[in-house]
Amino acid sequence: MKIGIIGPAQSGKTTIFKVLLQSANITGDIGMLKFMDQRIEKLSDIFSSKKKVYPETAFLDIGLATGFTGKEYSKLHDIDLFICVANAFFNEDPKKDLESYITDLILSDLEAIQSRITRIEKERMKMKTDAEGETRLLKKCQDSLENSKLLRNIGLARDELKLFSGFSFITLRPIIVVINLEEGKPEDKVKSTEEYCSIIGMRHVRFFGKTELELLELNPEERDQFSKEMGSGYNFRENMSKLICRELNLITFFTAGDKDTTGWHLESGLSVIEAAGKIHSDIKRGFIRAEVVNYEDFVKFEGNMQKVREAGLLKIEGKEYIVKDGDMLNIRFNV
Ligand SMILES: Nc1nc2c(ncn2[C@@H]2O[C@H](COP(=O)(O)OP(=O)(O)OP(=O)(O)O)[C@@H](O)[C@H]2O)c(=O)[nH]1
Ligand SMILES: [Mg+2]
Repeated sequence: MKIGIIGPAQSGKTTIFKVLLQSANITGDIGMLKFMDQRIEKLSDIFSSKKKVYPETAFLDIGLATGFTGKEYSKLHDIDLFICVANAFFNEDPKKDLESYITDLILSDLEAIQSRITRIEKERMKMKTDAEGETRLLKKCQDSLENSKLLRNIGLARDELKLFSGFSFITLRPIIVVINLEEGKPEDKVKSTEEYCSIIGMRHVRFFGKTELELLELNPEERDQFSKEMGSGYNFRENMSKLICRELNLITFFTAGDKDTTGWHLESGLSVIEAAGKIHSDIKRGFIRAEVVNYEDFVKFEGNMQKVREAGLLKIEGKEYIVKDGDMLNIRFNV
């Protein structure tokens, strides 16, 4: 999985990249994004784990600030989710700036669709192909893009999406907008940017770039304290983590013990045998059964497994069991 940051010039892309990677002096444009989760902190406390392991994913500061050329467009083909930064700390009209950037993305997709339609028509004339279904679908997408709709939000069916698997339309993928602002900036500007995001169907969060960057300069304890007081830092990273999971349909399950507490991502709707495979191929191969307790139930009893068991909240599940967000798994296996 890969996540990429895009957005207008000087909007704060590199700033948010640094903040999410918690490193003020990062030089490259690629890193590993850790998904913050309070539940991991809590579990590692309860289990006195020596190590905390967060789910992580490749993260790129793509830095594409203006309209895309074909080559740049194709560079984006393996990005699963975009974070698009909007400048509301300096810009007179952040909504207009963001809108024109998103319009550029829409136009890039439109161009790709149009050239595909043209190619199919040419081939049809040579009697080589009869891609009627695909043409109909492409035209539907063309219409939507011409009406400023993101392809992701036009309700394409699963089999329609399959037809598109060889393409890499940008607006078919989720875009989360980060509104980069400063304390004391006029609220109406931010509001209208947020309204635009809602109308077009993009999730959005507020971000105080400069403050967050300053927090990075502090030592970890001071940073923690400030973050708690201001609701920034960890909270921002955890909120982003949650938003990304929601957009990509991911849940988090946990394994916890004195060695480590680990959070794992899994596509929502998958069964425990797939979860086992995430942990180790041997565990999947030799799967016997899973002991499952959900985090919420576990902390209700303050991590007292005896009480959890007595309350009937520790379940023994077979390989068909569909894993839920927050499940803590202990998998019995034999290889
Ligand atoms: N005052 C203020 N300045 C900010 C904020 N966020 C970023 N900046 C400054 O704005 C400038 C641009 O920020 P970057 O994070 O480099 O923006 P970028 O989008 O990566 O820029 P390009 O890659 O050049 O397109 C830098 O000088 C930042 O320090 C903010 O919230 N407030
Ligand atoms: Mg930059």
